[in-house]
Amino acid sequence: MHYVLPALAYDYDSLSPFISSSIMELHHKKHHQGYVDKLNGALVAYPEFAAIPLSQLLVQKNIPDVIRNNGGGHYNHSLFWQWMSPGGGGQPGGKLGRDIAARYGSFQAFVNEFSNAAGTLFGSGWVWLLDDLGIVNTSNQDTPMRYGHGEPLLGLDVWEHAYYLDYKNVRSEYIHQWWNVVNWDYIAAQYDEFQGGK
Ligand code: MN3
Repeated sequence: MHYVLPALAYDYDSLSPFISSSIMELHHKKHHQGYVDKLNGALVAYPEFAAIPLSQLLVQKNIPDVIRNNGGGHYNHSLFWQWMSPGGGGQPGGKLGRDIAARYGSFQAFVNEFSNAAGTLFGSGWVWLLDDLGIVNTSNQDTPMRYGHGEPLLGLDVWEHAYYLDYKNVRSEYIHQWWNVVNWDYIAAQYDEFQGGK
């Protein structure tokens, strides 16, 4: 299996001013491409893992770190781009909107809890909203499924490369502004799909 960098559905400058064109281009063309290249390189050395879909491979405990980290990097970023949109922001409608309000008390209370998890995560990692509407962190490029959780509905990259050019060391402002690009239409549709499959 040979992995390729997925194209974005929007232009690099279209999430501005919340995320700059410089960050988007660097994040996609250099960081994400780097994970893809290193994953493909590692699979040459570990051909036994090449035919296993990433979603199944990344939960295995015996995989080498080079595959765990770069495979996770490719998997997570491929989702991350879809969770953002130039027409994003606002609140989810439909069942997702109702279920988040029921679980957290209000949409704003959910935003506060997720933002707090993202702001307090030590080092590099991700914060996830899971398909059961729980919020968890992972370090580095680990997926939530690696720890027995379900699939993520939404995730936020809090590695410094995701925000440093725009926000320097002020991660809290990146988190605050990121909500303006969250693609709730897509995420709500994914939620309905996950629910329908159960
Ligand atoms: Mn990243």
